[in-house]
Amino acid sequence: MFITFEGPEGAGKTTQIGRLGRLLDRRGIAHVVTREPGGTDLADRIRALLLDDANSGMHTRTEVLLMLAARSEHVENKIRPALVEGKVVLCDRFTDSTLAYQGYGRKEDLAVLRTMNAYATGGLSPDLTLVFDLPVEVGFARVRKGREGLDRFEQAGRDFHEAVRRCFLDLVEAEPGRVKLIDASAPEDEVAAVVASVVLPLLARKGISLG
Ligand code: T5A
Repeated sequence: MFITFEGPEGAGKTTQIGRLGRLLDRRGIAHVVTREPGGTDLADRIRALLLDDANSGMHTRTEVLLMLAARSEHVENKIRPALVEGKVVLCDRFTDSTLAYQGYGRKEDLAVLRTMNAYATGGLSPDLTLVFDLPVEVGFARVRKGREGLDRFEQAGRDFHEAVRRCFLDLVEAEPGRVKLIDASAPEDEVAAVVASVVLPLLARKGISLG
């Protein structure tokens, strides 16, 4: 069972993935929590290049290729082995972020990005994707409150981040079976309750014992 957490900056994905992980712990459900870009030593080193604001001159195609190089490492050395062991994998961002940031945001060709995503993942796609949606300015207010400084992606302009949000909403509409919308502007406990109400029944339907 492969579940991805997606959405604009500051939507609370990391917070909610941690909470769901602790819930699965309490239920005795074997799982792995991971994130993109990153998730393995090599992919984390690529992540550092991608986020470093010193690399502001990076060409968009370089950005795409680094993102996908990190993804193939992550899929083959962490995600797929965990799935083969029967673990639930919770991943903070995945292929949909490439469509949102490099496609809608940087305006790279979506069909090309879809083909490259399929190549990088060896065809692996999530069973369930939760899109945490909230207004761009609310997300940024949270990001600024939580820490100092903005990374290379956070520094892209307002139009860029509105386009990113639009992509995630379009995916909810285009793939309602896989992609579920979560109102991320609600208080943290309420969001966690909604996440649990979507994920736990699905795990049960897949035959995973809920403890
Ligand atoms: N990227 C990634 C691409 O361009 N292409 C790709 O293919 C991929 C995979 C990753 C960057 O890489 C880009 C997208 C990203 O820009 P990152 O640091 O991992 O960089 O960025 P994010 O995933 O966006 O992480 P953020 O930390 O910015 O956002 P989160 O994880 O959504 O939010 P979280 O949980 O850290 O919360 C932010 C703050 O809000 C508070 C938290 O306590 C925290 O302070 N908060 C709430 N406050 C009020 N109400 C709630 N319900 C709250 N929930 C959390």
